[in-house]
Amino acid sequence: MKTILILNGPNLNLLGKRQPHIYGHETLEDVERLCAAACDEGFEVRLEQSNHEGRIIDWIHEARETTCGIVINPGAFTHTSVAIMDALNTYEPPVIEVHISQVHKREAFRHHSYVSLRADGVIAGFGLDGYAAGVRRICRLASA
Ligand code: CA2
Repeated sequence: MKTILILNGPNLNLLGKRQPHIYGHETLEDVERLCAAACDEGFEVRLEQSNHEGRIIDWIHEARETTCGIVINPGAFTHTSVAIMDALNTYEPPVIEVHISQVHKREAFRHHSYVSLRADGVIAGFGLDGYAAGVRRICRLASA
């Protein structure tokens, strides 16, 4: 089995529990289910979430040996974290950046992403469908 890592940053543990007008009613468990359903045969997903930047960086390092791609919603670290970008730059397989909301329609500080300087694809404003699209893209790239 090839493993795709689905990484989620700060506050995304509250998905479906707060601010449904922005982030919807579905939870991270729903994200995991949608991603698993989007996998081609021979692929599996592993979903992680942390509110701590260093934990996310450790998962990226570990993923170098064990995964064929990363779908990452870095949360607010998107806009601040050179360290997560640096970690992703040490990771060779495809990286897809996902945002549930359409960040470019929101505050100006959400328009810049350090992670986009590394990501092979960026999806914003597709709700949870963006995660599934990211998984499908990685299956395609990892099979090519
Ligand atoms: O749209 C996205 O997915 C974001 O990455 C979400 C981040 C935000 O800082 C980015 O600019 C865009 C915030 C995640 C907060 O997640 C929550 C989910 C439910 C309830 C409260 C927060």
